[in-house]
Amino acid sequence: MSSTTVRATDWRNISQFRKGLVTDMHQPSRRDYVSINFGHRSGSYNNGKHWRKQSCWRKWKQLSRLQRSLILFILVLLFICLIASYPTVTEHLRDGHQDTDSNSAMKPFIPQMLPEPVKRGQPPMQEQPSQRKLSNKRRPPVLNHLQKKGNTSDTGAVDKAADSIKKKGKEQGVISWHGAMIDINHNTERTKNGENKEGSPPNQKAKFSKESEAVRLAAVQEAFRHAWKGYKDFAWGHDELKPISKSYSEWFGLGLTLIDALDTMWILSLKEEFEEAKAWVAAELTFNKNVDVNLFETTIRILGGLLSTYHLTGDTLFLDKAKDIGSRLMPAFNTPSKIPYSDVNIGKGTAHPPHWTSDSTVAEVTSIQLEFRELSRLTQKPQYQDAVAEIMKQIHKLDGKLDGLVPMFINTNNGQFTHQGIYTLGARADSYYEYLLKQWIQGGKKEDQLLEDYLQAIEGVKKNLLQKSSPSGLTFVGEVSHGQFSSKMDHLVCFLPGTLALGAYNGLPSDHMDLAKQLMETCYQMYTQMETGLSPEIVHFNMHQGSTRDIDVKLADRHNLLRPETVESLFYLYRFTKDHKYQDWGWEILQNFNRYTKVPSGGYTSINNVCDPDYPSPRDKMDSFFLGETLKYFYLLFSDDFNVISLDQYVFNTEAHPLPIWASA
Ligand code: DMJ
Repeated sequence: MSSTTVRATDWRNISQFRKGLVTDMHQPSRRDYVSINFGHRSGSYNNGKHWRKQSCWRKWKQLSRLQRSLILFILVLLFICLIASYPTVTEHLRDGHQDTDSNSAMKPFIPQMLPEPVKRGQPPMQEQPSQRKLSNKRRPPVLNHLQKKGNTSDTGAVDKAADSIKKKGKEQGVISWHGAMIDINHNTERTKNGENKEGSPPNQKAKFSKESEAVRLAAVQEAFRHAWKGYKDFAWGHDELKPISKSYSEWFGLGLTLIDALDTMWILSLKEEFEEAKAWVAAELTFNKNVDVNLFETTIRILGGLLSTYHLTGDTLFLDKAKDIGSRLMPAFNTPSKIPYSDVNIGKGTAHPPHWTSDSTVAEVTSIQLEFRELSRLTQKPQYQDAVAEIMKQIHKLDGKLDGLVPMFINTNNGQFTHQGIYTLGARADSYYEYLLKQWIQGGKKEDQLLEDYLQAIEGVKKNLLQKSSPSGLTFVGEVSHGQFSSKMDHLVCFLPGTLALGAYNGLPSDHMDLAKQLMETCYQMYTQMETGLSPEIVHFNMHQGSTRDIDVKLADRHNLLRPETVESLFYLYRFTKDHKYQDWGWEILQNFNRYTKVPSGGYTSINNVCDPDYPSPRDKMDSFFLGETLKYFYLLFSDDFNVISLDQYVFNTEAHPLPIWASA
């Protein structure tokens, strides 16, 4: 028997051979089917004495190789499940055992890659005197002012009429909604640097110097450079950086992060970085690839990113690329219902729904309009705008809504809503509401149907989804599932304060701004009440009297993916109110991203556990929206120059790519 043969022979046979238990290596006494029997064996159990004397070790040795392997496998599996389901356990076991990613071979020891957790009051970055302290994370906030304000869900007579929208008249830019006169030209009155007249700055202004603005802007630039370094060093030209394993992941194979980040670099004045990215687009980016891409994600990140970069720079390289990807996405619309499929092969020109269903997600098919409408305007080809307008037209007429709120799925064959009964402002529905308002703004506030659907939906939110938490009375947006209210709120819902504020700024009812401010406070509390000062992906609000805290987080929901929604809303709230507290909240969040998600070798990582500041447990992924959205909104939030992407001239797509408002284009 050669040594090679010995190595190939299983270890159990060898050890048995050594002990003389196996006389013929080629006929091992084992069974290759699974039968684990720790009980009585014929011939070995007479009066019970002999059986009790057998040691566990002998019983173990009597098992077949397959049986032992199976038991070991189950034990290992249980061990992994234990670690995965209770992240704090990993803190004690992290010396060599932690691995939450399937690509474990590429990953070095994780915890050492993260910065040492910074003790509260010992910031790694220069802090402003105004920065709120992060102590007492678990305590409920002092929010008496909210409780005194009353319940915004008490919409009274307005709600009763919410499902019967009647536009009573429209004269010279003034329309009526439930008796309220809406001045859609409201935002045309500006001070000279584009500020809104509404809400003169609160008296905190004196505390904030130009220097603090400069420090904060520089901190965002620094954060971007750090993220970019990781991407450049380990993931250049690929979709997403895996900063812990110093590698990358591919989704579509189109340089997603690089394209998503182009206009951010331009806005942040990172010229050098922009130029190297532009050179890659010119030399390397090709859409003539046999790959399936998701219509929505490719539209908002790639088409949106290229269009906005074209507008900001005037460089036709980006317009040409936008035209190319736009036309390659069009096969998605060739369906029996004209409701597009989720996936397109941009090389073959074929499209299909996911393998398990013929449904598409409502948010996905209704959040591609800004980009395709703009593509039509730029190319003078109506087919793009026609395709996406058809979706809005159909959904406007569709049965199955709850006071303007839409279900999460729509069938591509018959064009009907499916899986009805669940209504949420979170995943799978969120940006439907955002794009109703933003299309209306993009088109110069002329498309009444979009406005009607938006206003009705907001009334539907107030009537069905809005509640107050206990004990502090935080206003939150829950969900309805088959008639039952659930106090679950995704972090994704935190786009809503910004959207409501944008609507109010554009002349919609002022109570939208009131609600925006209350929800903004709630979204901030989702950060500041966590031990890391970072929000989890999903929270549940307590509603019963006697609760000791407002926010609960389930074990499975404790991750933070570096999402932008709260920072995005802070940006809008600051622009429209000029209340510096929104900048302060953002500053606090940025520093917590730096504390808990910054990877020393470059890049930022999503984390598994926002409740454990000692071991937030990195997930080893930096989504492209961290550069495309989160850092961009931080920068714009901290900038007091409101002409940097003026909201009178631009409307942001749902991936934070600014597109021109047509009236001002
Ligand atoms: C982004 O891709 C977009 O903002 C989208 O609308 C929602 N999800 C991510 C960010 O969280």
